[in-house]
Amino acid sequence: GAPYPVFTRQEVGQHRSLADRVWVTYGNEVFDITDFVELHPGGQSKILLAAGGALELLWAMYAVHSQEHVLGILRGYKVGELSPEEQSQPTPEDPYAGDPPRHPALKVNSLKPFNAEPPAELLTENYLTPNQLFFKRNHLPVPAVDPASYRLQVEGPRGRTLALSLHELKSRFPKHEVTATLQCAGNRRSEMNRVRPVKGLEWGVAALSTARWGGARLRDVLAHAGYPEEGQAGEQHVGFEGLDQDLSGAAYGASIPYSTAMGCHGDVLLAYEMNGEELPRDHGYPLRVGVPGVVGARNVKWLGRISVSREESQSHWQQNDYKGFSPSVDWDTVDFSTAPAIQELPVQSAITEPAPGAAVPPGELTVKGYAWSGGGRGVGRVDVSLDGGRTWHVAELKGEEQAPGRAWAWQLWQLTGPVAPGSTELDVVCKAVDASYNVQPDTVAPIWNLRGVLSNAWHRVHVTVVQ
Ligand code: HEM
Ligand code: MTE
Ligand code: MO
Repeated sequence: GAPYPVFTRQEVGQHRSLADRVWVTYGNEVFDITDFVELHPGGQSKILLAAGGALELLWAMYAVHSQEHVLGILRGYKVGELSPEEQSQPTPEDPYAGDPPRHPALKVNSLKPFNAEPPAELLTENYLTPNQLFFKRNHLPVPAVDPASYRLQVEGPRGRTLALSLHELKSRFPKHEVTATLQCAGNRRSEMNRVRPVKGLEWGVAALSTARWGGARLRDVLAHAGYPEEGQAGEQHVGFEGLDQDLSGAAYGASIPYSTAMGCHGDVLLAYEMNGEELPRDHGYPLRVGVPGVVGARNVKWLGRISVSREESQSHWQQNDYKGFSPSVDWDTVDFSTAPAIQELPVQSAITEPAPGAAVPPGELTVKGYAWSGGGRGVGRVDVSLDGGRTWHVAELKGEEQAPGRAWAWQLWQLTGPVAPGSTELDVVCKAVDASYNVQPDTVAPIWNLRGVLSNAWHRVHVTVVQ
């Protein structure tokens, strides 16, 4: 074809708004992406950060772009090439170069940002998940925080902001410990994705883990800042900001209801310990929020700032993500503004052994797994079927005894049942009942949602019987 027109970087730089059209460079090529700005799955504000400049530096932060289908979209907007003397490519510094080392047994879902879960059969070997195996869900690079200069900013009720050092947090407030399970909203998303494609990381059954968390009670710190036990009209939500920031300078953020934060048991923590160790970098060093019974996304890591407001957090993750929808809602009709943000999670259980597709001997089969419910409801019972749900057995539960309404941690369960003589295949199924007698739905399709969150249908594992 005809050669493309040739531009200088300066000429590209003149196209940095929708009015002047939006141009970007990638390698030696120039693209006019004006028409794509509105269609960008990552939002308009993000893509406009690249306007008039090179994509490499920004894409180094969001590895989701190093896929053929993304480059294919870009190619469709090519309008020119860079003049030869300008073709030196910017070499992006890897924003993830400072991330900590990780355990090799983790199954990595995304390397940059780092998202990984332990193998299912390792998950239920321990009641408290070892820190190294605890699932990790990061949206951005892990910030490097200097503990000596670290200050937690707490906006007070009359405009005064407290700055608390780690030493103050540890010495001024009594240390409180809570055993709690943390679950990502996307746990078991891969099962939803098999029903119909959803957008998000392909988590298996292990995007949840359990730890004994230690730290100051959030309510003690809020009281110290001058907040009342009962919120007034202006005190309806407590917002958290992480020290991890994206390229536009926006921090990871979330909020929880004021009543949850002040909750009568004081189990919401500003945690600096995890299983008796200093909080690891991947889990929010030096301080994270621990909101037991509430979706992982509100448990803000690398906590930098706490504020109290009439409104929920305005962050992307509170407003435009981590919400559930009807199966009928698609990306053309979705309206994030009207759906409630996920807080307490529904009842959940899954099989961790045997593995899907395993060959099992005849006679008896031992099945293992976990069960948990949000809101401190705890698990009342786990039913296991070896014949696809026609007949059921009650599993034996094992876990820390926790007070009613404060059952924040999972139960591990086990069942040994008879394999029907002559059977060559088994459909192993589990379902849990929580303390409020809420049950898991039997199939995925009626709870399918475009973001693939809240995937808690009966878990089914198909195995073959080898005579
Ligand atoms: C997601 C295209 C520029 C941030 C995506 C996806 C596509 C895309 C196709 C969805 C990928 C998938 O889920 O498989 C493009 C193109 C760009 C561009 C063609 C330039 C012409 C940028 C820039 C930024 C950015 C400059 C940030 C500074 C993001 C983010 C997501 C995303 C954060 C993920 C959204 C999510 O988590 O669902 N982009 N992008 N993009 N993009 Fe871009
Ligand atoms: N906090 C910050 N600052 N940044 C994050 O990316 N991810 C959230 C939450 N807190 C996140 C965060 C999500 S979605 C989950 S599921 C949990 O942290 C995961 O916690 P973990 O990595 O300790 O398992
Ligand atoms: Mo999450």
